[in-house]
Amino acid sequence: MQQQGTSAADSAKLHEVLQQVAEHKGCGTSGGSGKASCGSGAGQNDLPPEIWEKVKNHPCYSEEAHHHYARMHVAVAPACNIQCNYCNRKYDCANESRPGVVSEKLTPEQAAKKVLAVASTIPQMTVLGIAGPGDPLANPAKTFKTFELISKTAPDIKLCLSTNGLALPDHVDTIARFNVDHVTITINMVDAEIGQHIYPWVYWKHKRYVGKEAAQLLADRQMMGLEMLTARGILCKVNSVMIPGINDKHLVEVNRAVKSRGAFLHNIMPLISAPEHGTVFGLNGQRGPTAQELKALQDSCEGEMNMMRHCRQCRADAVGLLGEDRSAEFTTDKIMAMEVNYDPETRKAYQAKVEGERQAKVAAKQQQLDTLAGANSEIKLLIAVATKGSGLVNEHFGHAKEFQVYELSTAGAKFVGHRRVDLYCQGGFGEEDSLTTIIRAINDCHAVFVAKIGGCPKADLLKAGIDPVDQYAGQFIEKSAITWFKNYLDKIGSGELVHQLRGDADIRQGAYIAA
Ligand code: CLF
Ligand code: SF4
Repeated sequence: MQQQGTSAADSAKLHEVLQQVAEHKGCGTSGGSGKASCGSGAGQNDLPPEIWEKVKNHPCYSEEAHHHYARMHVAVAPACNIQCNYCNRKYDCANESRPGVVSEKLTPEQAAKKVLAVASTIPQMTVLGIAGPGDPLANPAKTFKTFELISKTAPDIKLCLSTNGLALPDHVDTIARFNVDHVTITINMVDAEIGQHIYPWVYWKHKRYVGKEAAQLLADRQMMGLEMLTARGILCKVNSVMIPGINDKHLVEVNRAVKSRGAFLHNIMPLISAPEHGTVFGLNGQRGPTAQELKALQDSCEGEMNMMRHCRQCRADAVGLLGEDRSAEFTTDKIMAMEVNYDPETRKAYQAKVEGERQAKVAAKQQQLDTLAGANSEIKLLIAVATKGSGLVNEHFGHAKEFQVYELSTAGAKFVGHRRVDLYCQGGFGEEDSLTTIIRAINDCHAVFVAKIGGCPKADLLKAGIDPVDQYAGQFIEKSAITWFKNYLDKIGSGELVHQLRGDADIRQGAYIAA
């Protein structure tokens, strides 16, 4: 189906709905939590139908969708118009991507071919994003040419854009014209005093600005761009990099500022900085937040606005489900040799099957949630889950490249993040160094749910106070988690167990390398 343009009346209506969402007015309650739930964690019953249609199969805008639907990025935008202290131009844009070299930069024509190749191989790939490796709007000709080609050849794919916002006000009309209805702006500050410690310079209208003047210019343009987009009914997500000691406390203010301008979602990501990345922050020893610091900030902003917690800070050429990276399967050489068979009907049929699995998962969760009705406990705890996707406990401990983290309470199981780890299983052997870092990465969790686990890691996890749980292999995550939690509360109630608080955990700083 050809994507249709949006009329002024449609935009006005959508803008009104977006304002309601941002103000938590138009949302119902769900999941038995009794709490208004919008944003990335929201389900079909929580959002106005117009918004649900836009987010339901976007893996970044819907937490639920990210278990089932994939996105891809095409690296067509190499140049940038600002400098961030967490970025080294040799690497992907850290706004939307982990430091990791982009394998290949593409022309718009190569990108269009790649999109068709991926769409025919991965039918649940629903979103094409342009997120670097520089800034897409510092490369407007390549970015919009790519969107134009894709909207003609693969109109069922949603178009998504991520920008630092400096050039955004100049391109809002073009963005609307190409039906790009998801735009991310990275906003790390609204106060130039703070901004000068993040941005050494910005380049605008043939002039280089530095210091506070640069930061003020950027902040003004970001706010203007955000207002212009939301006025046109375009869904906006704001990404912020949490930099302890620089903008960590200030991000609460940023959260308020973007909420009041109609942003749909706020994604606070940890700074990733290691000396080997060669960034200013990496070289001067600026640390990133711990897991508890990040969660505390996200929790404190959640009362204000809906938070995205499932971002994987992916590469500018990432392909696949969030958390997996299949970019190595789609190099230009391989694509050229590939027989591309883009068939919208096959894609539609596959997505209908995915939708069925998703509904089954939601129903199972709801059913299990009923068993907690009436349970009275203040206990909140975290569990880590090894999963390959589809919302199932279906990954072996030793094969997990990340663990998804859920917070359990009498309100149910809530996704609150993920922890990237080194593989434990290395060619048939367990790697002890990896095990130490895995335990540090999930140290704040009471249990780890896996499809299978060997005796050695099991013993070490138990020693660290983390319960290795393999009895829910192949089952839905949330349903399993609620069953386990109910059992845990029963044991606390009977005195068989004493609830202990866990410590903090590490967020991995090393570069994520696509498998
Ligand atoms: Fe890409 Fe970004 Fe679109 Fe998603 S990513 S342009 S909104 S399709 Fe998603 Fe990746 Fe996080 Fe970005 S997980 S880095 S938020
Ligand atoms: Fe790097 Fe992206 Fe910042 Fe540009 S906007 S300097 S590419 S992180």
